[in-house]
Amino acid sequence: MPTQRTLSIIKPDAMEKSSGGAILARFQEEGFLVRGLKHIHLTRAQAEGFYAEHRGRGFFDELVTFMSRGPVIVLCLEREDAIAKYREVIGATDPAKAAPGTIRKLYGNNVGENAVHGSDSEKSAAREIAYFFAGYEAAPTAE
Ligand code: FUP
Repeated sequence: MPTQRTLSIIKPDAMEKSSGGAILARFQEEGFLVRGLKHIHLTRAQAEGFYAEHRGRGFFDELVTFMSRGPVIVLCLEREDAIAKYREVIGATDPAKAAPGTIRKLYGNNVGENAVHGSDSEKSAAREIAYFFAGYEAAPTAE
């Protein structure tokens, strides 16, 4: 499996519980290298742009209100098979259905407030990383 990058967000619910550091440590324990990191408070418009593909869904308004209610940590993470491995570590979208020990099971409140985001494909990862990081901010790994 090739080295891949994925875009991670530690969401406002996890940040409000001061769980950001523990979640970041878990990603590093799982072999992810941090290639970009930002602590930001998204505006509503920035959250809407990030979740543009969900515009029109019933939960869209609630989702962007939640994502802009407090600070988040945005990460560009790298490891072998990063996209699939990351989704394994975070668990199912709904924390109630997530496997024991996964981040959403441990830290999520409910399907809307589920602690973390992760890219679902290489195409999404490329768009999402570029949404938050300029090229020099998540630069290629130095050999
Ligand atoms: P995921 O890829 O697991 O983050 O899930 P989706 O892309 O399907 O959904 C993105 C976000 O929309 C979820 F993290 C939370 C929100 N959502 C809801 O609030 N209700 C739903 O029924 C589905 C998703």
